[in-house]
Amino acid sequence: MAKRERSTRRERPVKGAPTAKDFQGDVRPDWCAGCGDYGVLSSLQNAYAKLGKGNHEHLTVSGIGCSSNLPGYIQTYGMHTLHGRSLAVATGAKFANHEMNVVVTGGDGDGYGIGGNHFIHTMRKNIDLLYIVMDNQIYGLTIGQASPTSLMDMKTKSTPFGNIEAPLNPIAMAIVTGATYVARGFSGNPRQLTELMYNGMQHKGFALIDVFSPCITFNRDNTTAFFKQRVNELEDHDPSDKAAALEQAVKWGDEIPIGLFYQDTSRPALDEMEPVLENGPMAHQPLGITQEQGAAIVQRMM
Ligand SMILES: Cc1ncc(C[n+]2csc(CCOP(=O)(O)OP(=O)(O)O)c2C)c(N)n1
Ligand code: SF4
Repeated sequence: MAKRERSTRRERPVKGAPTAKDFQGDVRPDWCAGCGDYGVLSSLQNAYAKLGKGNHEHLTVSGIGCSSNLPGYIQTYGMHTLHGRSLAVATGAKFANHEMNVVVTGGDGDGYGIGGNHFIHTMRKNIDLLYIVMDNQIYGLTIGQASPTSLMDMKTKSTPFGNIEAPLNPIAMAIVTGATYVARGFSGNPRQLTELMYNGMQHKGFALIDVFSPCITFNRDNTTAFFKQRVNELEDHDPSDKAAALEQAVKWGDEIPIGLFYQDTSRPALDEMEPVLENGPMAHQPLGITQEQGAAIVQRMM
């Protein structure tokens, strides 16, 4: 792994639309050279810039893993939380300030394994978040154990004779569990990935983008070349048709679809249904206590 270095900080221009450079963090990623996560990071910086908001209007939240280090490499508010708990923290942040664009990033182990329960219930509730999963089908940070998306028979550090467990299908799972924007991207196709992220941020409700983001060091099966040969952008597909979306979601083999599988724009997100938020973000509402009482509460928690 490359040594972490501090880069020269670029200040945001006072006027004019933000550019991807404005979202570059002060810390250079220490991912292995060739890791798919680089393509995801640059796509996210492009998507943030395209949205046209300032750095302070975005929050990037993650769990633990190589991929979950991403908020440290991007110039927005950021939180590096606990393994598998990013969606729970992001839900709290969204309800404290639902005008903030909240994006959650992490890996397949973090989100579909230890965080699987949060994944299900955040989708069921249609919380207004964009969740980007860098799916490398392995635990990268802990040096190469099988994950919930590792394919059967795959040899890993924890399955030296081949994986005997069947992988879960995050796309099919999201469609049936209540996510209202369900997409799959590929780190080797940043043009499409940026577009999916940009549209996912604008979608009101829970948006999942499962991204093939190969781990060059520990997954020798599902490599960039493997996906380049197989991925196919969805065409002539109606994302409002749930049955058609499921039909595409279960495809895996010589051709693997990427793109927007499913979108439901009719279902309100949970914050739109919460009466407490009718007067604006909670973060901007008066607490109804004195400054001294507030300071005492904070003090008790320290
Ligand atoms: C409660 C807890 N259990 C286990 C770990 C060890 N751990 C850290 S990251 C990780 C898996 C990371 O895999 P993934 O989320 O797929 O991310 P990647 O590193 O591949 O990007 C595990 C098991 C931990 N940090 N905390
Ligand atoms: S170990 Fe794998 S996931 Fe982690 S930085 Fe290296 S290539 Fe990326």
